[in-house]
Amino acid sequence: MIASPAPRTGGQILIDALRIHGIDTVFCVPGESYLAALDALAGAADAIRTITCRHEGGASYMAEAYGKLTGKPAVVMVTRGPGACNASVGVHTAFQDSTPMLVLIGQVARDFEYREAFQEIDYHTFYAPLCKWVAQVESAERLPELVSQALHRACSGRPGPVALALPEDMLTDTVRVADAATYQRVQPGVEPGAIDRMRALLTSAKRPLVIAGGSGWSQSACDDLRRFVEANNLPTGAAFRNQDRLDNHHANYIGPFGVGASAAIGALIGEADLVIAIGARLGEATTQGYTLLVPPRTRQQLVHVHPDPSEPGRVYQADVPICASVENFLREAAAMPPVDHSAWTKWSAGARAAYLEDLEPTEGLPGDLDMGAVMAHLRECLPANAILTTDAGNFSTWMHRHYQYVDYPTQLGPTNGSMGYGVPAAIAARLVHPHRPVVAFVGDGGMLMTGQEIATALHHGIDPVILVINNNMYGTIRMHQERAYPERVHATSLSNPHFADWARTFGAHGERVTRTDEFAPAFERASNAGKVAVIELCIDPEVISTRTTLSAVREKAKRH
Ligand SMILES: Cc1ncc(C[n+]2csc(CCOP(=O)(O)OP(=O)(O)O)c2C)c(N)n1
Ligand SMILES: [Mg+2]
Repeated sequence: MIASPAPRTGGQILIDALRIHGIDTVFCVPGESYLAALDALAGAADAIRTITCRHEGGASYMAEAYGKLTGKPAVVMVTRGPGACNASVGVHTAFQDSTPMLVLIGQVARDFEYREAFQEIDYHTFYAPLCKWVAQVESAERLPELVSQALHRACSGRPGPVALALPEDMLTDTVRVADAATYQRVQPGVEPGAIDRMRALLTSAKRPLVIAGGSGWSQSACDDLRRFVEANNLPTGAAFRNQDRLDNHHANYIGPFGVGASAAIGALIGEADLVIAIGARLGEATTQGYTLLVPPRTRQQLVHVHPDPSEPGRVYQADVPICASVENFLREAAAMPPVDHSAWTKWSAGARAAYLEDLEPTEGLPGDLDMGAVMAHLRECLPANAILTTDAGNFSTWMHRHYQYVDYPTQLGPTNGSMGYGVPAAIAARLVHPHRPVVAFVGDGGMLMTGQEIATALHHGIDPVILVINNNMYGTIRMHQERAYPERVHATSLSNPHFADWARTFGAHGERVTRTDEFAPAFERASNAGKVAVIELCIDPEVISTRTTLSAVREKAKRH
């Protein structure tokens, strides 16, 4: 006879399940709704580290960045209504960025449900459009099953966030139940004949182009991508904020699509006769508002590879839709006999030359602090494995256009354009890789959305370097405002703290840079500070992007 499992509380069963599934990090803001789970976490400190954050938005962004970086889910654990509301921004990011994540939410006790009890929310409804799956665990006996199901769903196919609501009294119930086994990630393979169909399109193409991105990548997938594009001499661009799939120094890399992309790469896709999209969803940012590729039937022939069967064919009717993980697809694509690519030798070289030309900073931008020179310095001094994180805003175009990524994974950015991501992502990155340089790019707007998480960094001894690119405004929106309503500036200017002083009051290292020559020594001091460091970069507000000035945007809009 099998011995009956020992009695455990729901909280203990939950944390035991996390341990069994290999969850090693929980980002949280505590709440009285899940004290029993916290207590069990205290007893699991040998296997699971708990990072206490200052806002659930910061916690969920950290969990998202952890998932993006490792391919494994982290847990974000939050309390009832207010905690779940605050956490939602990182959950939305994980959904649009296809990042695995487990959201654990405290819930009112079962006998209070449906009374609009204190902080009660129906998570099935609230989190439904943000998550792959939402469940409420109504009995402690079902915790092993439902945690396993949640992680299976988060990681298989197109990854994404899943949420479990945990009634408070369920977590304190004591029951006897056996644990589940460790979940296994299930990934679709390539249908027989699909590679042949892609090869046939390539054989008759004259100007093919690859777009690589999305989630589910690994070092071996990146190696296979390099083999595939090298063997067939395919110009390869990066989907929005997915610039680290192919070494940017490689002759086949032709630059990023998305915000701040060059006109040249837009023109190239216009001229292409075949697009092979690998892993990317081909979203609004990558396609410049669905103009570079026009749905439903693109003028270019299209091979679309994605791990979710509903994706290739959903927005764009691909000529060859392939449902496969990038790893499974690229393993086969790399082994495909190469085609004769002599028809596009010039096209491929031209695409690379256009990328290299765009890497050179635009001349004549005003101000004492030259961001082009800052980026050139970072390119020179950071090693191939340095991780760069970004917030959302126009300052991010500096790293999109002027940084060259080498290793995978080294770029963490919200492809849903969510402000507040940069600092929490940098904290998660430096937590996972304490010996790799981690540099965050944040605007003055984004910094005061989640910048208080530097307190979390200090508390847990995590020490990324954070660059705050300060133009005293919500610059992106000001740019759009000047375009659409020239000179009618409203609600976009900001008054800011002295960011270096502000950082120092937390106990962080603070630097303020107003001239180009001050940057290199400040960056060196910040990198060696031994604690989280904030460098404020005071740029000329006229410099609204890597390419143009606010006045030029306004004058152009007035002429039209
Ligand atoms: C959470 C969130 N709120 C609002 C926006 C809309 N938005 C996009 S960029 C931007 C301004 C960003 O300002 P800042 O961080 O200072 O960067 P800048 O554009 O000035 O370089 C805003 C408000 C957003 N993307 N995300
Ligand atoms: Mg700004």
